[in-house]
Amino acid sequence: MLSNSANTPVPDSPEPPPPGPAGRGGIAAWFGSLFPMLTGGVALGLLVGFALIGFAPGSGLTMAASGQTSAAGAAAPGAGKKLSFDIELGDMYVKPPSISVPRGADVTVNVFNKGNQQHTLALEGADTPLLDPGESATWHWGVISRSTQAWCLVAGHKDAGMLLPITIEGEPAQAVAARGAADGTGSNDTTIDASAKPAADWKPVDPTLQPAEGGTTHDVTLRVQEKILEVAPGVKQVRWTYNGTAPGPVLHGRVGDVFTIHLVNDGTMEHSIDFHASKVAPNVEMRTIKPGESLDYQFKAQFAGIFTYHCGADPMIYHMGNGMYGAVVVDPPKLAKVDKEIVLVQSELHLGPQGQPGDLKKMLAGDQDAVVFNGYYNQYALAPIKVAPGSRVRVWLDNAGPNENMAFHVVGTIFDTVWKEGAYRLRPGNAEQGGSQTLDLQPTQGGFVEFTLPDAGSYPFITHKMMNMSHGALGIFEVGGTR
Ligand SMILES: [Cu+2]
Repeated sequence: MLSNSANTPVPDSPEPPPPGPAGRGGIAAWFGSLFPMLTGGVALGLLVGFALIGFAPGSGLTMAASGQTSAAGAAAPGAGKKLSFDIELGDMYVKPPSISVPRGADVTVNVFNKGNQQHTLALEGADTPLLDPGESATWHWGVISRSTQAWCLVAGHKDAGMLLPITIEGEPAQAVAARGAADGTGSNDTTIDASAKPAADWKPVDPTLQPAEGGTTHDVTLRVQEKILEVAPGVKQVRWTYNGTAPGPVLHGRVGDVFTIHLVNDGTMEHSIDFHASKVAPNVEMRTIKPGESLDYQFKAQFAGIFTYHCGADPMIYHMGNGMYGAVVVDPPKLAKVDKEIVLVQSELHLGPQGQPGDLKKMLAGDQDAVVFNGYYNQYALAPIKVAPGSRVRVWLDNAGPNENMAFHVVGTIFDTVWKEGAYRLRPGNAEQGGSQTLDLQPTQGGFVEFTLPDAGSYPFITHKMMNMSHGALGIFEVGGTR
């Protein structure tokens, strides 16, 4: 999220471009970063001309738009002109993809929201009302003195492609280049210090799978809350959450149970929920709701497993990447009791500036800063999970992604039981069967493993995708105290 740059005024007298290679900023870089999105419905063919309507008659300067170079060289080519642009907003695009305005022209925009959710088009991020689907508005932008941008203010939409570059014709090229380097992405140098320790009052997420409530019905209220959470020692991000945590609460039941979810949107933007544990009409139960709205989502757990739930509001990767995911555990029949039963949800962190939401461009590029269990960097290495010697342990695993796979491994043991995506791959008792070292899960796949940790000691658990283990996906089972 680049909201830190949203209200940055464009300088009238830009500094000359800095030396050295171009940074990440600039309109060209923006377009480069948007190519992944363009493949999803905003065809390159959008490079159609823009609507230029409503030339104001009666101005002697109107026809001087091209080829004018006054003797003084100072007259603005668009001075006295009134230009009106028809601009279409859709779900993650702005059409036309750019506009060009003669310097000095007076600009009005007629903006139509043809998308299925709220959008707006704010010049330089200025406060601008949101338009509901089907709504339109006419806004007078006046004379724009320099090349700039307008974008949709809804979180994530700018990064997802809802950005309109505005070129002022006749502006000195150097000024444009300087500004591009200065404004593009804003600096985002939030980093995780792998050796940092959390504050003394930090508490890890309890990974224990709570017993399924009695009865066969589960009524749960999930409130969407956008709040600042710590994701690594000293690193805080705005997380979009269900009930204030990311991942959201683990729901637990049995096959045949009915879950009734009351979703309340206490956030500042549209959100939704999609339970992979359900078979329902997505356009009904999974519909996006506005701030202040709520919906009821009921489903019967027809299949056992551990299923992801997540927000499906556009851009989905942004809502998931900012923390809107969790797990539903539906016990298979005759599931044996174990001594220790926990849930680990793996996800990535794509850090935005400190205290801001994550960085959508990093999410789209698969450029994560960390991979974590239950939302926090090296959480269970900082606070090891205690297990009694000889205990039988079941670890439920869900990979919320949004991008990375998971290769769950516990150093120092072998899984004798593996359930993956609806079926046992391995169960004890068959002499011909071997053991399993690692459970692989793609995004939103789930399963569980069982094993024993016979001897006292420290047993690391990791994703064996090594670069991810090195970036936060490490925990420890502490058996009988470390030695
Ligand atoms: Cu959401």
